[in-house]
Amino acid sequence: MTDTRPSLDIKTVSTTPFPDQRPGTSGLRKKTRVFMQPHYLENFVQSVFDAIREEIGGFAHQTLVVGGDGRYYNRPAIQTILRLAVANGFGRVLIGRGGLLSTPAMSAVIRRRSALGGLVLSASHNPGGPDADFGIKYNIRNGGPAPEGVTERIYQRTLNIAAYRTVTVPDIDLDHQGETTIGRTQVIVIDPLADYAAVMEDLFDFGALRKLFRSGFRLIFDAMHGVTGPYAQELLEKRLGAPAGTVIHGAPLEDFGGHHPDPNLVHAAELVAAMAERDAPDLGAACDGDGDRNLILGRTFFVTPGDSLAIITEHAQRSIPGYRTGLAGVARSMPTSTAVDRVATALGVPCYETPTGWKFFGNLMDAGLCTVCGEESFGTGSSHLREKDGVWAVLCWLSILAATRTSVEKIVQAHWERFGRSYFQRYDYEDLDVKQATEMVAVLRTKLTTLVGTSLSGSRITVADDFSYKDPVDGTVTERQGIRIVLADGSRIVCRLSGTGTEGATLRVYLERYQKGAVNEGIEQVLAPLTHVALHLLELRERCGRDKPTVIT
Ligand code: VG1
Ligand code: CO
Repeated sequence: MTDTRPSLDIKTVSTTPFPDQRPGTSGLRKKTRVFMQPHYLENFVQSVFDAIREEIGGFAHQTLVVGGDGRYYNRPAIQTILRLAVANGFGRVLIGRGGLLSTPAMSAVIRRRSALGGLVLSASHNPGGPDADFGIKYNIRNGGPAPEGVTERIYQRTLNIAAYRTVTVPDIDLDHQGETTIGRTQVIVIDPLADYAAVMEDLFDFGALRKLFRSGFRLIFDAMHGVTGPYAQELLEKRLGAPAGTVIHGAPLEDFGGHHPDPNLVHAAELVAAMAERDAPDLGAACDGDGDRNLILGRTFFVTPGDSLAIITEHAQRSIPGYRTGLAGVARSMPTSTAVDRVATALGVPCYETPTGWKFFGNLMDAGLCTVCGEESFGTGSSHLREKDGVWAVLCWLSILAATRTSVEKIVQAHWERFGRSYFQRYDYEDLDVKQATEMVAVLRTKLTTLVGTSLSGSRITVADDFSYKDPVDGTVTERQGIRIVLADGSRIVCRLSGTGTEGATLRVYLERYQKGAVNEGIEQVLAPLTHVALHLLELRERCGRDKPTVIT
């Protein structure tokens, strides 16, 4: 234990604002080299501290948590943040060993250790490396992403910042748990797994899951060289007795092995191929770089995120001890398929529709209005934390499979037979010209009022608007959250521009068609008329020169 108190040298460094530090859907995300510019990270972190200090006075009795997904620049960024935290007078800083903390584990640590908040270093499912992406997001006291009021205050500070405070001290050892004191700040390198694992043990019946694996049940969990490798090894292989080798790509790597750590059918191709083999395991799963997204596969069978959310909601009370007393309500982001709405109706609980981004679920969960929530972008979670949670979703599916003793595909088929099926796909058009894309969406917006009442692919348009959300807890109104065109038969077309990209603009087009019967048709064929109309209304080819999406999920 070292005490560097006598030599502590707090410096005030002059700086000038960067104009581009407005957080997006999930924190500030940029090219890594942008973050590596002198003062860039420091400016943002000092702005976070300034914005939250306003609320609470000083930091002397406060704890800050820091950790990331292990991508390139994670470690130097943590050392920089630690120096700023010390100079800004934090009483305690907790750092995940190896600089690692998954996004849901960050939420668990903040909540269980009553921290003021935390900084997560991640660009989520975006690739990592000096020429790829980096990011930082601030989570508040409830363990969830900072709501827009807070991120907006942070942004305003970044526009006016003139100086930041730091100290000159050597790097701390991130690889061994332990405690040290720098000035008045206690710095603790913590086990990044312990708090999270304890939350999972509280929710799930580990005995039943151990029995499932003992009975010969087989799982492949693809950590995609992101942060979930160590979590999955600890929980699945060590605590639940899944055979060694269940977790693949389990070592966190700075460049994720050169891949996108994005758990979808395109980027998790190796897992998808393994699940298509004749003797494939019973369940295939993958998580993204920071561990908050999940992909669920049966044998040659893909479970869409919207169906997964609906099915977890349907089975939670019966299959998972943590939800034995039932669900208070459910929530989904607006573009997410309406499958969960029908389950909520059957359960007799409310279903909330929020804008895209996990930050909008926090208030609902804090107020006890919703238990399970999710997004079409492979994110599912519940009020056990305030972040979406990839490993939790896998444990949910294991629990459902343990309780029903049937296959993934049969569970989904049974769901469709009871509730009908929402055929759902998202088309992403990446790297569009920002000006052209913004204009394209603006033009579509002007056409909306004339669309209502007209007919589209054989059905009448009942709603055509730009989604606006009034938070039922604090009344905050958030506007322009995506254009939606809803048909009388329940079909929907939703268009919005991404708020997480680091280059150009990305247009997302979400297509949904509900069928009560005929649940086993080809998805492309069912959605084709909607796709056609969407591209025509947007004038995508004329305005942006594109007709093929970059990725379909
Ligand atoms: C995307 C998804 C959104 C998700 C967000 C952060 O945002 O659509 O549902 O919450 O990423 O996820 P956008 O603005 O690009 O559509 V994560 O796992 O990247 O933190
Ligand atoms: Co993520």
